[in-house]
Amino acid sequence: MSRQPGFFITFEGGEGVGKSTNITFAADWLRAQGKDVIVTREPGGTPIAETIRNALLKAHHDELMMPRTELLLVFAARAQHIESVIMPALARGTWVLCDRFTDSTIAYQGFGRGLPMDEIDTLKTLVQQGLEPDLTFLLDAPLSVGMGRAAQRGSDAGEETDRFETEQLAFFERVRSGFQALAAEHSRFRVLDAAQPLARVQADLLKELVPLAGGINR
Ligand code: Z5A
Repeated sequence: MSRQPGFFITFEGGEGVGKSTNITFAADWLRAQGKDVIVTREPGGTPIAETIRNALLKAHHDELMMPRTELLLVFAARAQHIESVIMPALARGTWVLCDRFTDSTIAYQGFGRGLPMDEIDTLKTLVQQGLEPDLTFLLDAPLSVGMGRAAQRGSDAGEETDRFETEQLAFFERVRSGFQALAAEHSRFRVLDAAQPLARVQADLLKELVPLAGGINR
């Protein structure tokens, strides 16, 4: 638990499953209920963390980025984000909705890259200082669904391919299995079937948010 006056919700899942779309929907709905809400993302969420994000996502460097470098950069961005954005917002009683958090690190750097989980745990303890999401939505869909949507959006918007998108299918299968294992392990997870039409996904999301917003008086 965040053990703060605010409420900390994270949105997780693979590429193109609808995290950004549904976080915006959830924030709009919570604001309409009178809640004070911020939406943020990882890696990123502050100017320094966004600079780190650019280095992480840049498709071509003059050398290969090593997996441990990637892991440390993710946690460096997170340290800045937690201390300068997330903790102050939670302390003010704000609802913090975050697009990806440490479950992504476990899924991508742990399950995907194969880095030892105890290294991730050590960095998590150092950087999070006991902070955990109160609730996590895992948007889960077969790879073909998420990748198809992301490719369509990318071509519509003229987006460039990022470094993660150049990975092989097997990497993304390991990442999806990692998220599913985390959801089975931790009671804070709610798994949403993201392959459904958007209106159905959002109806499922609201089923979780309605009692929560009513029950938490902040
Ligand atoms: N990363 C990491 O390795 N370790 C870490 O610790 C962290 C991150 C925190 C950047 O993430 C990369 O960082 C990520 C992992 C790594 N790389 N990958 N892969 P990101 O979150 O910025 O990028 P992303 O995962 O690729 O997200 P995305 O492509 O922005 O997807 P999304 O936010 O989940 O989806 P969306 O933009 O809301 O939706 C995609 C499209 O589908 C869009 O046109 C929607 O209108 C449409 N959509 C959404 N839902 C539906 C439904 N239900 N039906 C039909 N169409 C839909």
